[in-house]
Amino acid sequence: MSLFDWFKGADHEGAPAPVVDSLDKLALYQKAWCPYCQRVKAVIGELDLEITEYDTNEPAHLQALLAGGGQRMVPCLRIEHAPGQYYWLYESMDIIAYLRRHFGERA
Ligand SMILES: N[C@@H](CCC(=O)N[C@@H](CS)C(=O)NCC(=O)O)C(=O)O
Repeated sequence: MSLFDWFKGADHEGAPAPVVDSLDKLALYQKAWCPYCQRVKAVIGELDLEITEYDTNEPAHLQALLAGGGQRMVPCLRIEHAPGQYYWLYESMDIIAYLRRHFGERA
């Protein structure tokens, strides 16, 4: 992450991650070799969730992450809380806590 990225941050910084009703509203920005991403993906597998993944080694996905979230760091969970409006949740442990809390006990 560059100093510029750090300063830029995301618009919602400090606001709690919004709750959504469907996995369709989630997307995980990640890289295959990233251990923090593996940690999140292990929990996604454990909970048997189907979440779209974008690999930020692809320039278009990295650009989307930078433009939306403000940092190039992965993993990042994109949460669409209103049509076309996204909350960008960084930090593997925060992503895991969010997934367990809101999608950990589905029928
Ligand atoms: N504390 C973060 C660490 C994440 C992290 O360091 N990710 C690395 C990849 S393994 C990263 O994105 N570094 C910045 C970069 O690759 O540009 C977490 O737990 O999610």
